[in-house]
Amino acid sequence: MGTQTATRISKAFMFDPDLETISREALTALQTVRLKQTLDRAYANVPHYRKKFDAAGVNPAGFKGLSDIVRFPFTLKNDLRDNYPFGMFAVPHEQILRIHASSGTTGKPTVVGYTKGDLSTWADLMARCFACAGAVPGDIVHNAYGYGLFTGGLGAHYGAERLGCAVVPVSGGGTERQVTLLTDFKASVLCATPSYALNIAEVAQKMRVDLKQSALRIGLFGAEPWSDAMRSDLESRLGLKAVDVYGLSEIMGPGVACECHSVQAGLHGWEDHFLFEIIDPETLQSLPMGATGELVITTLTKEAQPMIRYRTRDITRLSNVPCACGRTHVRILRVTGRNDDMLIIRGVNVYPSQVEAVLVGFPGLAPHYQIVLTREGALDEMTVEVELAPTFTGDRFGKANEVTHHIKSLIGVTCKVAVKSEGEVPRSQGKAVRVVDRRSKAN
Ligand code: DLL
Repeated sequence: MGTQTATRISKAFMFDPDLETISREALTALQTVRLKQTLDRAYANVPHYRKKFDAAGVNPAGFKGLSDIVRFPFTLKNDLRDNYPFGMFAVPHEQILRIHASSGTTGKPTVVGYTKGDLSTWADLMARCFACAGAVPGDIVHNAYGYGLFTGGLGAHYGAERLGCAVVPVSGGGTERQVTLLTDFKASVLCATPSYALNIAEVAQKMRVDLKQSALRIGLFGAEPWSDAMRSDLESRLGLKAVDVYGLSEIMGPGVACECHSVQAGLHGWEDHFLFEIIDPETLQSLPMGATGELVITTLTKEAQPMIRYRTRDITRLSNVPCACGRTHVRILRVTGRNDDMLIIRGVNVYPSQVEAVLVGFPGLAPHYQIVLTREGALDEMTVEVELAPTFTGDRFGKANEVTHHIKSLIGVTCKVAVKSEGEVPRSQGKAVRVVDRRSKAN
């Protein structure tokens, strides 16, 4: 009865109730048909896939059911780079309506194309996410995700419009103006990276604007790893419910998965459009439900650019425990980091988000930090740069020792802590730069 009530209540917050609460049997049947179509299309229309499938001795003609997916080869970011710019497209160029690209720190950017159908699916799935986060038609959405080649701005934009919200397409930067617009336009939903949302909160405080008294109700935050400590901090500074949204450009953009505002324990991954697997990044073997590993995604409906077993590098685990919100789609637990962001300091594996979880809310500190890596001889050293809260008046040395001790006892790694004054740790304008690598210069 309790679950039924929860289901009935939260259906008011579903964009597509029938598909969001679809039975497992129906979902499996739908995924099977769509996966077969995707494999066929990839094999027939993308020479890269044909070559890779042939080399692996697999052919979509032999596909019988979902579990056959493990026989197909993985797709890596490098495959997109090697086929730069349009070699992964599965449709003629006239059918491509939008092109996004990731900046990438090294090498060629990765390019993603969308057909009219893909753009419509993306808007639908992002609308699902907004509703899942608690937004309703009529909400005013302040969209501070960057507009441009990055998928955040336009992805959130069309999803919010699809749900029936008014969008303020403000993009990133010009933070004082953002604060003014947020209050003047009475936005009820804020879309931003968590680190930029923190920047907005801090600038508002300096301007003596209390955003807790504003109309803001929901923060739809994602595009970078963030901790529960950061969630509480943002909720108390901004007076909203902070909801996690996940996605990546290679697969679509934002909107691949989203937390439901009623339960907030994992992000519902939209399984009618994506097949999710977890693999061991070392052995590349599939892992069972609940095990931690690398998330691998296959698109089931993407027309322009089907992705077969794309290795996201994101570390997480899946849960198929039924959710009280009534949605039946698998939950992706909070992504704590990417395996290529993992630092190994004196043999201890550390993700920046673990450091964040220690620092945010730490007495006397502002929630800004950066990790600087250097090399002393053969050993990597980690210095955590933290910033004093404006109200702090005590002993800086003592604070540094206290933080060092907490990081050691909670994460198990020995590091140096550099205590900075207010404003000295760089502020985020979009995706925060958490790690500064000075190791090559030291050699
Ligand atoms: O960041 C898409 C996006 C925009 C997602 C706005 C959510 C909101 P990319 O620039 O291709 O796309 O970066 C994708 O960012 O593989 C993760 O490593 C990380 N990421 C995205 N969302 C989350 C999240 C967009 N909620 C990469 N938690 C992904 C942790 C995230 N990491």
